[in-house]
Amino acid sequence: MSTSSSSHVVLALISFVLCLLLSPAVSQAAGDVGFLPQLPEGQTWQLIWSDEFEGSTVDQSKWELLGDGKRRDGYWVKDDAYVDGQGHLILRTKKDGDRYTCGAVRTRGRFEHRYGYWVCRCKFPTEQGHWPAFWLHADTVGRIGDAGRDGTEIDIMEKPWREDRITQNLHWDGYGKEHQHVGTTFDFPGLSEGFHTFGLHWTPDEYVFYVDGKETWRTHGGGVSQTPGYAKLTEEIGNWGGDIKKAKLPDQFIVDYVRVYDLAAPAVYAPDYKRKALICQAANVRPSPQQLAWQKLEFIAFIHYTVNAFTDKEWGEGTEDEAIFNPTQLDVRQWVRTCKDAGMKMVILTAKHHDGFCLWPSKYTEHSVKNSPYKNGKGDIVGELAQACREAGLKLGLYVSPWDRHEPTYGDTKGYNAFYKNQLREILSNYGEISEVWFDGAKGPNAKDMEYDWAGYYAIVRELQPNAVIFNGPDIRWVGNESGYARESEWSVVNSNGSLFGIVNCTAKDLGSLQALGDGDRLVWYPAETDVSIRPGWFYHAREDNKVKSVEQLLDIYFSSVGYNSVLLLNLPPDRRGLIHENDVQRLHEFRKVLDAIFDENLAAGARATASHVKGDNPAFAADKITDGDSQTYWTTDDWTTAATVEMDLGKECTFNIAELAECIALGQRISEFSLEALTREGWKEFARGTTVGYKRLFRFDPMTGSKVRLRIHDARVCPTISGLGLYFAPPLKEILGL
Ligand code: FUL
Repeated sequence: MSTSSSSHVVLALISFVLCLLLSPAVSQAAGDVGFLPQLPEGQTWQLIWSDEFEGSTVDQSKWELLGDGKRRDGYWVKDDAYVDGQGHLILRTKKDGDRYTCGAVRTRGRFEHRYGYWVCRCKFPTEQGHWPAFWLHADTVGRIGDAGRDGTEIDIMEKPWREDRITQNLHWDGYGKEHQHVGTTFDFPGLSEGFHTFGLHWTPDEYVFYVDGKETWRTHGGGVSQTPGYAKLTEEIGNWGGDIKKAKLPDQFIVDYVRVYDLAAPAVYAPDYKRKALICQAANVRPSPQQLAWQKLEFIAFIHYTVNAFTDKEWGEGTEDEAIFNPTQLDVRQWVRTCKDAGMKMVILTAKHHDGFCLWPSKYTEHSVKNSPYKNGKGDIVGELAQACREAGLKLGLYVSPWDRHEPTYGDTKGYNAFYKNQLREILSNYGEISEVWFDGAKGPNAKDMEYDWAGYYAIVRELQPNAVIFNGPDIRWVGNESGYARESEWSVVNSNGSLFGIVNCTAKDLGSLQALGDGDRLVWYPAETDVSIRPGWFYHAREDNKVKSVEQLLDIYFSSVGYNSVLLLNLPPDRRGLIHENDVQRLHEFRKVLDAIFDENLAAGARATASHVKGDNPAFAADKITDGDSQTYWTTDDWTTAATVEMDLGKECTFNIAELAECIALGQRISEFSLEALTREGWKEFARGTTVGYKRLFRFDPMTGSKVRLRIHDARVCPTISGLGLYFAPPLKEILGL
């Protein structure tokens, strides 16, 4: 939002509050307000916004003048919207040289509101080739998946005809392939002469349209928008209105007022409208392209390396002599090979941990590899790793600890922030593409007090690495523990608390249920990353050589992280030699072997699939999109269907003990309860049941034998999407590993 439009919002808010304070509740009987829709006993209307178009100019704290630009067969120009000094807004249509122009205004960013009674009093133009309209619009009309609840174009009046006829319409789900519409057109004698009022009573459950106080249309088309809209008064030039060449111009659409009323006390609305509004908002939060690309990495590596490997510590003091950092066989290619062979898609390196020792020769400190024996001070581990990752086709992420126990300026907010930002700029400028920046929130109990400039740090990442995701910032959240387990109900849509760092309480048990989303005001896509070390510590300690996690443990972690809609960030600490220890390499090798054996053959691939519901009976959304092996295509249902069943015919009897489900998260996360059943010789048997799906949901269960599988979606926030289903058979570990 630009500064000028935000000041308009402030002005609009101030005038809104003043209105509330100054205007007494308007009784329905009051003669000077014209018609107001009937309300139940005890309820009254209150004027909350209006423009009577007094004065000599259009009040731009209320209206944005549209123009100058091509619109249909003419041009919208600002000069064609003006007030006449007698309390009217004029939208003029004229010929200007060889082009036709007209006026249009809207309250976008100045006044946006949902529900209430919106009314306009106006007099129509008389010539053909153009037409007037009074309508409400929202920037969210293009959203699909929650029918019109997430934004609807509401046309209260459009009159392209010279006769006494108007049309009232609703449009939602954008203006492309998914566009939906309902409307009515009717004659209303006397309409073309004099002034008339056109009103809409919008409640959470219904729209009621009025002309001169008479109800003309009642609908809940699109399910009724729960999303604030802005008013528009427009002239349009086009054939729908006839032939503009035959019009005697200029012509005028004259508006006497626009008024918006609310209930003096918001009591009569359906009790669950707030819940519905929340669902609609939550279901429409979607990942950024960067978040989506990150989620697809699934399994990534952490490399914790610094002086700690030589001091046997987890947190260095910052006082270590650089001379102790002496890895004599350091081989970044061995790290990258190990990660790649394990199926990891990115490597995140602790370029600087809490001790402040930099693995790159930073020009802002002496505490770095440049003063160590490593390559006689000529080494640059960040650069070497960046090169090795590029060669191997792996992405690179960087951890740069804000808490720095070496840097003397630490504790001086201004001084240290400048230092840290210099380091960030340096490391984000010199090593090519960085895909994740990991901001660690850790700060020891005795750390000096200071304020990190999170906004400044994030701005540097956005500026220098626009494709990177920020961990512990706006893009990715910590899963909440360091043991490798995501939540069984892991929603990627959460309510942020409005702060920059730590925008949610990551350790909360429930972050995503409707209850946890609260008022739904600040919903964000904020997926979880699960960081865990292959050993007890984050750094290498020889005493832990026999404490490398077992394949069973790693598998359990995999199913509870990747399999719970999270990305697994597994830490591998290089040892004093500078190599990932043989035990870790061996364990990863075994782990990969097991994963490959499990996911070797999807028994549901290509299965014939039929669904109880398919959106618009459109083959593009049919059930076979689940089994076509294409993660971009998906099965979905009509907007209002949130429970449905898909049956897959495996073609023969199959035995499986692993299942995988994937939701098309590019469209948001929707499913909240589902189960899986197999048709066995004894009939249908349930073998899995869960809440959320998200990017990926994995299940392990006792072997099941069946010829058909049924997916039942019991509940979803809006119509469910499923882009994939897998059924696998995992042989016993001992068999896979040849033990
Ligand atoms: C924590 C740090 O204090 C640990 O040393 C480690 O780096 C872990 C990933 O994050 O906050």
